[in-house]
Amino acid sequence: MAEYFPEVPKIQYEGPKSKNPLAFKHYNPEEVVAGKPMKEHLRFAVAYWHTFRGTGQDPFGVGTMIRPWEDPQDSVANAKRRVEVAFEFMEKLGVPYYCFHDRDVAPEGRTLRETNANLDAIVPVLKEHQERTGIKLLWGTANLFSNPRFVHGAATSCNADVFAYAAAQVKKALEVTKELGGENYVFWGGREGYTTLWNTDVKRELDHLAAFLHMAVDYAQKIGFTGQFLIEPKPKEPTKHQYDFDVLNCIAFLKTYGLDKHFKLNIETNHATLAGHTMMHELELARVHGLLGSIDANRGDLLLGWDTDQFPTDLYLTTEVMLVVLRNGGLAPGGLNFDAKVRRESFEPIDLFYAHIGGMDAFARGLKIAAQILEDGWLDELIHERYRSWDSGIGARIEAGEVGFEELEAYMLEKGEAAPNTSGRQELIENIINQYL
Ligand code: XLS
Ligand code: NI
Ligand code: NI
Repeated sequence: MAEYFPEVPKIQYEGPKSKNPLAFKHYNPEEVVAGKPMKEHLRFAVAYWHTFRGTGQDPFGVGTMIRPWEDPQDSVANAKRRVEVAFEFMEKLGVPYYCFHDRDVAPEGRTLRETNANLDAIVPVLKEHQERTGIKLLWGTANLFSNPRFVHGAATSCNADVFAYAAAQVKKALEVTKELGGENYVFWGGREGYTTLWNTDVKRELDHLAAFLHMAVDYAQKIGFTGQFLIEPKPKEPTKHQYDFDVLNCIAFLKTYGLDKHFKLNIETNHATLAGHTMMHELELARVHGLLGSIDANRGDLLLGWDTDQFPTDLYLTTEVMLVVLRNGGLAPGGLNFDAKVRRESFEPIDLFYAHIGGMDAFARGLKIAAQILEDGWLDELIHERYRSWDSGIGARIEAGEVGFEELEAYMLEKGEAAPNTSGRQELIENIINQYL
């Protein structure tokens, strides 16, 4: 087998003092943190689309990425070679998982039949490399947005044939994900949304989306695919308004259509910020509803209002993320997928290593810091204290459902005034958090 990154050895953990750019400073997969090895907390995955299909193209110019193994013809032979590249990269990096869209791994043909045959030619190659390396599929998904047929959406298209095409595509993608032992299956809303309400029957579109997802659940049961289904919220881009806007919108949709038993959420940092939320907000809202399934790890740019999908290197962010993940009792069967791309200016193959090493180290540190914060106990204690009025007396009676407005009025008429409030201590908390960073 040819070697595509001959200058890169297997990336090793060398500790915080190392100056080697091709070494981990914090990610030490077997090191035990909060009761289990780091690799089990973090469950890192590489995103096939950004890392192996990203060209660096933007609305103002063509691709810039130097990828010597790529052939401009998107042939099956090229797709097979790319699998070798991908697995060499992931093996050297030491990530346990990867994720893909159907169209990332195999080229689209002239007909659906031909496209499916292309996929069938690649799946055994992926499987062989999975078996050779032990690298597994975190999730599969279908690209229901790139081809012009999806101009009006897929499951929410005004064109019933497009709904049918999308259904056929997801059917195949589910079969492929099952064949490769995928642990999850993701639905990101692609073009499921609208650009103007003037031409849109929102009710019909939402009903169709729900019907589509029910069909997916039914088919998964039929073929015995037991992976977790995930919806990935995003508020806008490519449409002006995506139906899966944010965590609470998705929860309302899932509950309205009786889908909440079958789905969890795959939460992406840059989507959270596009929705006007922090990542911690989205994760926490999903967690408290029992719906935190998986994470697309990246970050946006404070000054740019689109999905820049940058690699996450901000320790404050990774600490917040890992705090919620620890409180969730972990992410499995989900994981941390780097849905992130190197900048257009970082066009050499080696930049792919630097980017992932940085993201993995940032999350490893975030994990260690979050675990320490929880172990030290002061944060939970502070929160516990803050809500102490609910642990006994009138608070406990309200929570137990023992009182209504009349009893509460009587209680307050008797007391005359509410007990004094206590400080929220935000600044103190932030000061203490900074001591860990
Ligand atoms: C796009 C999404 C996409 C999904 C997979 O913004 O993040 O990459 O993760 O379809
Ligand atoms: Ni994503
Ligand atoms: Ni995204």
